[in-house]
Amino acid sequence: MSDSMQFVVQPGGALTGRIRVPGDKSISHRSIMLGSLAEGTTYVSGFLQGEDCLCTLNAFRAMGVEIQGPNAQGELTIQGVGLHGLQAPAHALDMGNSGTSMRLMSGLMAGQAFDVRMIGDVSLSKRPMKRVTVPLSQMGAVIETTAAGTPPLQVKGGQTLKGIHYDMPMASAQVKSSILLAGLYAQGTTSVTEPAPTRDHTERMLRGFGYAVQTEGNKITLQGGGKLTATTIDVPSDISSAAFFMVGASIAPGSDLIIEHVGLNPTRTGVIDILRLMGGDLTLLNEREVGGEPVADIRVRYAPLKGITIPEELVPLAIDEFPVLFVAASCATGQTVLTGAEELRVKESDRIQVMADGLIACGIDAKPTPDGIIIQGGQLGSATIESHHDHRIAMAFSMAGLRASAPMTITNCATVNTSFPGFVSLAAKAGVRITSHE
Ligand code: SPQ
Repeated sequence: MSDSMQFVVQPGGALTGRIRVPGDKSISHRSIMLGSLAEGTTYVSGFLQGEDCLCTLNAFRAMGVEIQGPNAQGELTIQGVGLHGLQAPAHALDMGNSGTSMRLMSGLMAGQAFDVRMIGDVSLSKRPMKRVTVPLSQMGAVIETTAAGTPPLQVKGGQTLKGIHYDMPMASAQVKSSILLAGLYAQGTTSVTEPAPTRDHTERMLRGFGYAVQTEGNKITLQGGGKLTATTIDVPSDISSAAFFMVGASIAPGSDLIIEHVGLNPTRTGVIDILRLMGGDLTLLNEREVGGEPVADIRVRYAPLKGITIPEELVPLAIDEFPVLFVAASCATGQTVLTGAEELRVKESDRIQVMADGLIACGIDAKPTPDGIIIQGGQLGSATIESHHDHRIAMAFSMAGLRASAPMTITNCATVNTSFPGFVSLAAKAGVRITSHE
């Protein structure tokens, strides 16, 4: 994919006032999937109208599910068809840039009576799918990938699935979710053990739809053959989107920003812990629970940051926030060391290499390692940064622009719309001197 969207950020500026970032991407995907497969009508509010979640939505519409909305408030009504009510789509399902759609849908499609082909964009077409197709084939699924183990995926319908126990080799919520969702269609018990806790939205939401899921330590278990009962879902704001502003406000002198209604699921809050370890000034206000997920407003004030060794147990809890945390590390005093984060190499881009290249271009001493990076804080210069079709790279360098010595240009930024429509206008409203250009 080539796109001509560029962001230009003028240095300086402080982040102030109150903002609300869009809905949580992970929860939005799952609301469409489970709402479609439930019995009855599911009502969703706060749905993220980003391209990734719209790919999931369009896939279920293509399989015969009636979905009204989303309207401007992110309200959706899903007429669930039950676990066995989907119809064969007339064409391949296009998952765009979205790994979550393709990996979770692999598990669901494995249990259908019909064949499905799933395709993706240039970035998704490079991402590894064997991590889901191998365990799914142990359950009896038949899924073809390219010889390299990448999309397109061809899922053969009409298979009888049986429950398995799977010891996951990597900490991945997408792998866990794919197996559990296939487990809904499998005979007997399906269980997974994860090497470290990962986001648990699938388990929480299955329970919200009345499906029994047991979690004992790092082992999650469910029985096949149950049913999902429609419910109401209020999607909180996405902590992964809020993270750009948490870092922006932490590094821009004079900042004092409140980010409202942010989802604080404990499997997602590593970014707050890491910023606090670096000396960040973050306060949680008005803590509450909304639809089974903890939520709060987050006040972030500028604070001088210091480099740290990031505790490995926080890595899966902050996995999508590392691009912008690397920007925080570049503005910190001293050295920041990240290890145990090799998963960053198989995201929408190789986020270790792409961030290192960009930071080095800005004059920062950044050394990529096989499973992390070592960053020496310093003065960010300016550069033209290629985002590699990765929304989080584009938004991370937008925040770097706050502290750069001259204007920063970021190219190929259209993928920001996959997770954060309206990013530029919200960032400008908060105080980032950012403009977008076609
Ligand atoms: O959907 P996609 O493209 O994989 O999105 C990313 C992101 O940065 O937006 C990863 F690149 O988030 C993943 C996340 O990294 C979303 C996700 C989920 O909703 O289950 C889980 C994480 O991926 P993984 O591979 O660790 O399971």
